[in-house]
Amino acid sequence: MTDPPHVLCVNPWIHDFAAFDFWLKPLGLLTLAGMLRQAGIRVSYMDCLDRFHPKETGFVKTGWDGRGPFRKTPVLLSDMLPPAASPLPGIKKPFSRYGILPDWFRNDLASMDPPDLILVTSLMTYWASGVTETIAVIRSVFPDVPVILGGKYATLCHDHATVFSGADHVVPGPGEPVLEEIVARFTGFPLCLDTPPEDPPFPALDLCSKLTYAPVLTARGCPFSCDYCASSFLEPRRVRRSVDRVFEEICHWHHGYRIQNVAFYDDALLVNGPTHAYPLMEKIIEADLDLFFHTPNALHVREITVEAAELMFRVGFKTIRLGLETAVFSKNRRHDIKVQADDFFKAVAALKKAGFDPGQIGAYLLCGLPDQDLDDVADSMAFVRSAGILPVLAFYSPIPHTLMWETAVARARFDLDRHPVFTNNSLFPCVRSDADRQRISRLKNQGVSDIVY
Ligand code: B12
Repeated sequence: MTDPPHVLCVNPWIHDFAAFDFWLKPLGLLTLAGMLRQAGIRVSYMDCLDRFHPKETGFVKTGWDGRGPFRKTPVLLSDMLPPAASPLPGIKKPFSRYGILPDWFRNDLASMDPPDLILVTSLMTYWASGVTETIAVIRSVFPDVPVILGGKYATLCHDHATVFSGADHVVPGPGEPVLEEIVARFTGFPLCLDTPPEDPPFPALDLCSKLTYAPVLTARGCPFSCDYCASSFLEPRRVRRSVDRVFEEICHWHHGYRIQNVAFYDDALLVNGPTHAYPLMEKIIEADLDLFFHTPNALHVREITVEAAELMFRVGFKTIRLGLETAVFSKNRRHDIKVQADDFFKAVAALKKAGFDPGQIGAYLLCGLPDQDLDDVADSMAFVRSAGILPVLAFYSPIPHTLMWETAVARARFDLDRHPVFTNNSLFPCVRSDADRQRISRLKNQGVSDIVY
C-alpha cells in the first residue's frame, strides 16, 4: 500500500459488577492515535464507553469534576465468558455491560469508511470479556480487517488474550516502539515516526465526542515495587516528561477545549518533586490558570512536605488520596516499607496547614489481601479517622506478574487462572469466608468509596 492507511482505534466495553467514569480514559491508545495522526495517517476513534454518544438521550450526568456514570446494560456473566471458564462458581452479583448499546456501535462501524487496520486497547485485566465482545462486533462488520489488541489485559494476560480475545495479534507492553512495525506488517505502509520516546505528541483526546476532564501523565513508571502492584512489570523504567511539555499540554486542553479538571495518571506524581512536580505547579500558579487537579492514584505519604502541600493547595488540587495501605505498622509489612505513622501524621498536618479541608483528604487502605486479618483493616480505618481524614478502602484485585500473584492464586476462593473476571476486586477473590465478606461490606459502608460498586 502506498497511500496512508485509515486506522480505527477502539476503546472497548467494560464488563463488571459496577463501573463509573472515574476519570477513565484510554490514554495509551489515544497517545498512539496522536502519533499516527502526526505521521499523516488518517485516524478514527470509537469509544464504547462514550457517555455523550449522539444516540444517548437524557442520560448524561456529569459532576462538577467531569466524572459521571456510564450507561449500564445487565448481561449474564455466563453468556459473556468462554466455555473454558466453566463451570462458573456461584457468583450472585448482577453483572453488566457498561457503555453504549451494541446496536449503536455496530451502526457506527457500518456507516464509517472501512478502516485498513483496527487497534483495540484494554484497561483492567478483569474487563477481558468486554474486549472479546467488542472484537466480536468489529469482526461482524469488518471480517477482513486486521484487529490488533494492546493495553493492560494484552500485557498482563498475554496468553489468555491470544486465545480468547478474538484479535489477530496481541501486543504486550508499550505500543510506541512497535507501532511502525504493526502498521507495516498489517497494511504494507512504510510508516515513519520521528517522535522521541520521552516526548510523544499530545494524546488525541480531541477525538472524544465531548471532553469533561483531561488525564495527564507527568512521568511513567514507579520507583517502588509493591508486591500487589504490576506497575514495575508494566513500566520497568521511570521516564519523566519535560515540565515545559506537560505545562504546554495542560494549557492546550484548558485554553483550546475549556477543560478545568485535570486528573494525573502518574504512579508517583510527587517523587523527585523539587525537580519535577514542584516547578510544574509553580508554572501553573504563575500563569494563573483556573484549574482543578485530582490525584486518583495515591500520592506517596513521604513526599507530602510542607512545600508540596502548599503548592498543591495553591495550584488547585481538589481531591487528595494518600497511599497508606495499612496502619498496622507493628507487623512485618509485606507490601512495602514506604510509610510509618509519623510520616502519615506529618503529611496530614502539612495538608491541613496548607488549607485543605479534611473532607478533601483520603487515605487508601488495602482490603481483601490473602490472609488479611480484617481487624487490621478496621484498626487502620480508625487510625486514619484519628488523623481527621477519610479512610478509602481499595479492594484487592490479584494481578498476574506481581509478587503476590502466586499467593493469591493459592489462597483464592476461585480458580483465578480460568478467567480474569475471577480476579475482579468486587468479588473479594481472596476472602474465603462468608462472614469476612459480609464484614468487608460493613466496613465499606463506614468508609468512603471513590469507585461506586
Ligand atoms: C492511571 C491509572 C488508573 C486511573 C485510570 C486508568 C485507565 N485509564 O485505565 C484510575 C485512577 C481511574 C485507576 C483506577 C483503578 N486502577 Co489503575 N492504574 C493506572 C496506572 C497508574 C496507569 C495507567 C495508564 O494510563 N498508563 C499510561 C498509558 C499511557 O498506558 P496504557 O493505557 O497502558 O497504554 C500503553 C500500552 O498499554 C500500550 N497500548 C495500549 N493500548 C494499545 C493498543 C494497541 C493496539 C497497542 C499495540 C498497544 C496499546 O501502548 C500504550 C502506550 O505505551 C496503572 C499502573 C501503570 N503503571 O500502568 C494502574 C492500573 C492499571 N490500575 C490498576 C488498578 C487495580 C486500579 C483499581 C482497581 C484500583 C482500586 N483498587 O481501586 C481502580 C479501578 C478502576 C475502575 N474499576 O474503574 C491496576 C490494574 C489491575 C488489573 N487487574 O488490570 C494497575 C496496573 C496498577 C496495579 N495495581 O498494578 N487507575
